[in-house]
Amino acid sequence: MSSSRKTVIIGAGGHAKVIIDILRSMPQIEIVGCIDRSSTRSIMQIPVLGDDDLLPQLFHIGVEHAFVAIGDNRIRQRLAKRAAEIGFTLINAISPHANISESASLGSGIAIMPGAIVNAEAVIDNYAVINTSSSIDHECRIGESCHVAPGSHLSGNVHVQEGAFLGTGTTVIDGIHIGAWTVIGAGSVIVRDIPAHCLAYGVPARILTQQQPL
Ligand code: JB2
Repeated sequence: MSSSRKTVIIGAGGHAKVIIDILRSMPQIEIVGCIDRSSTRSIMQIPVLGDDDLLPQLFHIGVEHAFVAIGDNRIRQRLAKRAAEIGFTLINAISPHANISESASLGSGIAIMPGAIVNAEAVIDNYAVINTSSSIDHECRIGESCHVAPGSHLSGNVHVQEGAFLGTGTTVIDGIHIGAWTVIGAGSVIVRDIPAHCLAYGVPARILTQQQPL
């Protein structure tokens, strides 16, 4: 019988609560605690062990798996890369109530929340969040550290590049490209490509601002 995977959750806010629910449904995962920069002592009966400086020590005592449960795309990406550098294996948190095609490809450190659907040959890259009751249709590509917020629906062949955020209830027609680190406001309907580093919003969505990359 294989031993349990001792796992630390990085982050102890609202997102972490949903992740704890999912990881508790995975019998092979043993959650040892959370790591957070705040003074929170526990969430959902899980102790908060300390801040990020504790990560190397946890790894050296045999906690070899981690999940970064922070909604902010840049913070999640930074912490996931740091955890991987230390040596942690970044696990996926896939809800048993999500519906994922066997032909979909999943990276690591990904959250797929209850009610989400990931259809045939979709690709979900590392550290992405496919949030509650969202749908990702055939052959979509969701880039590293993206977040598709609850109730968003992407038709087939949509490409969303690194770090982009699709707000709650975003609808995207087929074949659209959304550029890296672009933010789409809640309730938007995307019927044209949106370049990188934009803020876009509306029905149909219009670009409000476009910034230089950081
Ligand atoms: O550098 C950090 C760091 N920065 C913020 N290291 C560690 N270890 N923790 C960090 N945090 C922690 O992330 C904060 O101290 C805080 O406890 C947590 C963020 O919690 P919050 O509840 O503000 O957001 P969240 O990321 O859990 O949830 C957001 O994203 C979800 C996807 C919210 O917008 C939710 O509504 C949303 N569902």
